[in-house]
Amino acid sequence: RQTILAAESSRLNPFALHPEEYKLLREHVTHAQVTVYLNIRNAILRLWTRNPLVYVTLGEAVGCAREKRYFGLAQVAYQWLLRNGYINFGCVDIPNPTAAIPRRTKGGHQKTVIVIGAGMSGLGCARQLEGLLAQLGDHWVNEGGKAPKVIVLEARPRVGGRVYSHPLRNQNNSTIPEGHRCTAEMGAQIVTGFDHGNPLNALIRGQLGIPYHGLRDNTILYDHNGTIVERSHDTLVEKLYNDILERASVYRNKPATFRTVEGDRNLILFGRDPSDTGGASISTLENSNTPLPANANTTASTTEEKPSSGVEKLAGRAYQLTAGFNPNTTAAEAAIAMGWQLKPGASPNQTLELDKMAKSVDYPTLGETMDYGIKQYQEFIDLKPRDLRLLNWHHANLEYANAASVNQLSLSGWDQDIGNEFEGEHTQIIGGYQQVPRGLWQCPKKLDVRFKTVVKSIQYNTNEHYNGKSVKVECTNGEIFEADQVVLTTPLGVLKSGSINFHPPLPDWKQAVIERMGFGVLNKVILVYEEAFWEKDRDMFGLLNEAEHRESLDTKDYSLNRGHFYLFWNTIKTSGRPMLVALMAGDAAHYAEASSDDCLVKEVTGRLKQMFSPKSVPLPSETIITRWRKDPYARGSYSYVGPKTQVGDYDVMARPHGPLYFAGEATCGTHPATVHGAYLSGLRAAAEVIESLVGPL
Ligand code: 2PF
Repeated sequence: RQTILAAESSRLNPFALHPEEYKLLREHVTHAQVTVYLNIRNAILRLWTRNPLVYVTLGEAVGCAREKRYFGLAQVAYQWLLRNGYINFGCVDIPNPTAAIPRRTKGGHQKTVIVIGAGMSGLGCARQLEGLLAQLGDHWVNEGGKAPKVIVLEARPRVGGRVYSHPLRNQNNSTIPEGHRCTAEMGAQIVTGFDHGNPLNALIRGQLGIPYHGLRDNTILYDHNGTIVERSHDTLVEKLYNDILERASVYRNKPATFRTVEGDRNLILFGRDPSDTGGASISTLENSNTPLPANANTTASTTEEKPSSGVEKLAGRAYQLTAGFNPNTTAAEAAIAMGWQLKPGASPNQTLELDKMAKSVDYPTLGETMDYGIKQYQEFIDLKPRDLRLLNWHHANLEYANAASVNQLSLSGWDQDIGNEFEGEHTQIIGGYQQVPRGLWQCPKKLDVRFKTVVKSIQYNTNEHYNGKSVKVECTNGEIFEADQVVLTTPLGVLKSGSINFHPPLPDWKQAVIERMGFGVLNKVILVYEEAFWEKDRDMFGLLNEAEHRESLDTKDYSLNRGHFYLFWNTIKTSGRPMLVALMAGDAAHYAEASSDDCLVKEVTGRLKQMFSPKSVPLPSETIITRWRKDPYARGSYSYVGPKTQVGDYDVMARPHGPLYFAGEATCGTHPATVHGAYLSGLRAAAEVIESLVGPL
């Protein structure tokens, strides 16, 4: 059971080969040997997940094979897991890697890999490269040279990029453990589901031992005038919102399927190997059209139905298909089942005709389609202005998760990562999320990061037979670096802006995807007080906004305002001081960029006064406001799937071009817009660079 869990928490199917493992093994193993391989692979993962402070050795991995004749399979499993960052990743000490290997400098020039950007993807990539190079130690001796060096170039004076814990002025009266600073999270704030595949679990809990706070699902909503929305009313409207969202999900693109092979589920469950492992190889069987006993097609993202939990919903893009939704139920019947009353004379046969919107334009958006659905519902149920404020609050929440207005999200692709969310409790780091990138940078040994080094141009040569360093990286401070490979992790916003010159220009396929993908903005108004005037045990509370034309029944009139302080985080437990973080999502994020601090503080204070009257609400003692769009090294907050984005575009973003490799949040199709996605993209790019250096497995 533990080995099954270890595979699952490593994002691998314990019972089936990963598509890459399948490609690697199909010519070489029989179907029964797939089971043996999976048993070994799962057991190696168990060794690693049990204690990621300790590096798993090849000897231990080989020990996972029950018979000597499977030592070869164990080696393959070990190498595959190692190269692809499933084991021995993060801040793990590689025991004395070079001691046994004399370093010789003669022969061949020492290679250089440059990583641009010291955010989670860049640091993750550089740390992984260092680790893999150390573990491949003898390879360089055989080549008669030194292991390549890895240099990270970072524009800012700090690590972390979009993970930035801004120190507070007043560090007195801290409520957090000693040794941790009072900080405000300017960027990422939430770690999603630790136990279900999040690679940050190994770093945060296993290796760095950073304290964290579990978020509770006890959110309440305040109406625009400060009164609390009744829970039953909130639920009634939320059901309606989810119904429309589900009806709009029929336009979703089909997830890609990959070919793979399953082992014997029962044997794997009990950790047993099959007694007879002879026979033809998988590829021979496939070519002879003999059906494999259990041939599985796995999908990049499963479409399993999971119930949505309130916290998950607030913490990200988590609207899930709620079990029991039947698209054949008419909208009017569904409304009755939710608890709505039909208008007098309305027929229970009335349903939504979203096609009229979704199929009438070239690039339909989620927002337009859903608003059309809301309008149709209004024909047979009586929605009041307060219902519209609530519906628009849910729009704002999606606008937060996607850093874009719902009117900018692709109808067919906006949630292309659905099914990959990590279930389980969401958490916030105590004392600042930036401890994670800082740990990656410093542990176990400092990476070579050059700060305040802004890359302005990249000259590269795609000729494979080019003799010498094929990339020249030029920085605004005049420094020039030569490299054999470059990993670019600058945010999509920076790539879109054209602030880095490429010679020759990036090929059309890469430039076009950079233009097609969306890069949005979310901002925060962070307020520090001497004392909390809110309920300290509530992690967050929502606020409904009015339409531009008060009491409007048209969703369009809400789009400018709905994201305005629509959610407040109470971060007293993690920041060390009484602090509220007000979110500015969707159009309101742009409003924050264009407004002064004074104006925003005045506005937010007015809103808080209404919410907490008759208590007195003072002005904050410190205010920090983010303006991510204006930040020259981010140019926004994270990627989204825009109307023109195509299926597979995240993978096109990731695809290397000659000596140029690409990592970063916007190159991770399975977990975009997140810190763990950025980290995973760094591991992926490291594997690609290693393959180019030492060849495939
Ligand atoms: C350098 C720059 O200076 C950088 O240092 C570096 O390059 C590039 O590094 C969510 F969205 P990088 C959230 F909670 O850090 C979800 F979808 O910018 C969420 F659950 C979800 F499901 C959730 N640089 C250089 N150097 C040299 N030369 C040069 N020219 C140059 N230019 C630039 O990029 P990265 O790809 O390595 O890392 C990106 C990640 O940090 C972001 O994806 C992440 O921060 C996004 N994000 C969130 N992620 C998350 O996991 N949890 C969150 O809480 C969440 N929150 C996020 C954010 C980002 C809030 C904000 C305001 C999501 C909700 C939100 O709370 C900006 C921002």
